[in-house]
Amino acid sequence: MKKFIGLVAVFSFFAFAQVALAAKASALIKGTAENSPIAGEAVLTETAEGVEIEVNVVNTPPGKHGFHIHENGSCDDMGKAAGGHYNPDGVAHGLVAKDGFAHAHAGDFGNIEVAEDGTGTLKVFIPNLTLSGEKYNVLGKAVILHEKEDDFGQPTGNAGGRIGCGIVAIVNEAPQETGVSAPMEMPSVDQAPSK
Ligand SMILES: [Cu+2]
Ligand SMILES: [Zn+2]
Repeated sequence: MKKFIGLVAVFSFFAFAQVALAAKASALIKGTAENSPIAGEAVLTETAEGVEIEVNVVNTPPGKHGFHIHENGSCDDMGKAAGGHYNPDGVAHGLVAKDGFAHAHAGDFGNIEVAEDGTGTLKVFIPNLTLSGEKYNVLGKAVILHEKEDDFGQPTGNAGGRIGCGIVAIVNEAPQETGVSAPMEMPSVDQAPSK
């Protein structure tokens, strides 16, 4: 009996631990101009090694557009309220996936390439970025889709205006509910006479 409850507890713990390691966040991207058709989503998945980011946009002008995480969690004032690039180390602008935190802002994701049909996808993995840590934590910050291409010039890549913006927020997924509700099944296990 005790052994069985112990087993349930162990399973609950593993279910919870798994969810804790695979935190998922999303930023819904909206055009900053009034009546802008620009839309999209950045999905951020935290693993033990870093954060995987997948960005999808629609109704966006074809070509390359700079895409960054900026320091403030606000899209007000045509995205200007998002402030500068998220730059926890006070370093120069670059491409973080290639240059690392020592030679690029932690939010320097480069460019998203948009096709003639207005859709574009960007996938990047940034080692040691987090959704829960003290440093390099991008939760609650803004993602910015720029008007122009990031040419990696200083100080911020000459990417022009901010045509799309969204704020990174945790997504509550079904696995999280399973992890939380598992311990509540224990009373019915207690009452089973055959065990
Ligand atoms: Cu930017
Ligand atoms: Zn930058």
